[in-house]
Amino acid sequence: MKKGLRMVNIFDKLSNKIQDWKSETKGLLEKGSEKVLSQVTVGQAYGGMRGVISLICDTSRVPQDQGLIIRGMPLKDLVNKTPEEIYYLLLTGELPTKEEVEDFSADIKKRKHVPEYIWNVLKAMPKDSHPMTMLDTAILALQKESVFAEEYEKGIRKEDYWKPTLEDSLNLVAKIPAIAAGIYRMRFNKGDIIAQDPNMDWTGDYVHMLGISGNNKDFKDLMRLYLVAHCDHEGGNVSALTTQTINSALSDIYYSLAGGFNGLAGPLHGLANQESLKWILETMEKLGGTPTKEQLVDVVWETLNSGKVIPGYGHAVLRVTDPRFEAFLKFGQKHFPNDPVFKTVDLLYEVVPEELKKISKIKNPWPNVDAASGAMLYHYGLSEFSYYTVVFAVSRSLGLTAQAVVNRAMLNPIIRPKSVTTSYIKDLVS
Ligand code: HAX
Repeated sequence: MKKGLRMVNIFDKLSNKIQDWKSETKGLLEKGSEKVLSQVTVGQAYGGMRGVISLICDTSRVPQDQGLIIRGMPLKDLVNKTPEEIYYLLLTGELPTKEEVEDFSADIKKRKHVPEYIWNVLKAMPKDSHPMTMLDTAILALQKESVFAEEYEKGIRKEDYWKPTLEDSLNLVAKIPAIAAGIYRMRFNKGDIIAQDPNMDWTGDYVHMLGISGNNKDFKDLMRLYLVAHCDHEGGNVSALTTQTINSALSDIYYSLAGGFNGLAGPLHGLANQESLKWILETMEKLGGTPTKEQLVDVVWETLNSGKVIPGYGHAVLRVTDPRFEAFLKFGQKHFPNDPVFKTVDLLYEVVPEELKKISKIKNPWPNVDAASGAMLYHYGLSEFSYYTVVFAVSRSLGLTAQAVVNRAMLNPIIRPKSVTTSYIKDLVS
């Protein structure tokens, strides 16, 4: 399935929803467009716009005392769902029926072929390229497949922009597991790329193509949880805001997602899972195995005193333990409670928050998802840290593309806040 628009269930389903969403928003704007959402202080302007409410994102929200809620449903109630069900939920606001998810999964399966030129582009890259650079390069190289770009060129009606955006999103999401698995095998000399299995679902095929041996059933369960847990995190984080800003310029989903993923590749965002496991393993190596709590307290202060952050702890929005961390902790406690790395993750959870609480400037001493996610992959033999953000990105492609489809459907305008100069602030302050 390459170019050309096609009506399938998800398109029909969304068509109806979009009519309702639009009239609801129109009513809200007529009634309350002058209502104030938040005021911006000088501190916030200099402080990364923290806490400034100025975006609408309906796919998920992250209350600071609860963590991820996808379309009104807390993550803890969704941990047994498949990524296909979650993608449907993100896009439409409803969990699919059995028939709907079967149709939706079948549609995704039809779109998963990766063109040969993508492998050639990846093969031509330097052997020591970061896996995230490879993923972004592959996504950008795929841009020539964009149905939106083609339809826009022809002159599509504004009201229909969302349809080719959804078409592009489904095509890209369907291909991402194969691209990500291919990158893993190429970048870490794992042998030939493993061919897709046309009958396997999104998670199953990804696990199959990674080709990691071991207890496959449990690894697949972990990956399903992983791909659900990382799918979306409202609209203001670096990768979401970047993706939606690019998308708002009517750049297609390939440009938008690659841009967002460049942000995900940063150590304060998606790369933190790599940093976190690296830090844990270095600690274990230095101390010769699973450390004691007393030893961990010393390591935490050594890290802080050397000017570094404790990776996997803190959050720009959350003020409680991240429910995604809790979901992984539960999985580890069930499947491998005696794994020494997992035990260290568990111990750190007892130690780090108490120490970070002693530093008043840190607003959230609790673990975020990245404090556990790397250790989970490591247990099953996925031990190449620099690949971890790619797994995160595979999952986040669901939320970011769903946000883009919704934004197009709602005809949201180009994102364009206003900046001021330091001398403007000087005048204001004096
Ligand atoms: N270790 C040490 N210091 C920390 C800290 C941590 N884990 N978390 C916050 N701080 C520090 C900040 O660096 C900041 O110090 P300065 O004022 O000297 O710059 C101060 O405490 C206030 O920060 P904050 O308001 O509590 O948090 P921010 O919103 O500024 O930052 C971060 C949020 C996630 C970037 C931060 O907590 C951090 O760097 N954590 C470690 C890295 C990490 O785990 N990132 C992943 C976050 C989840 C995610 O997006 N995944 O993709």
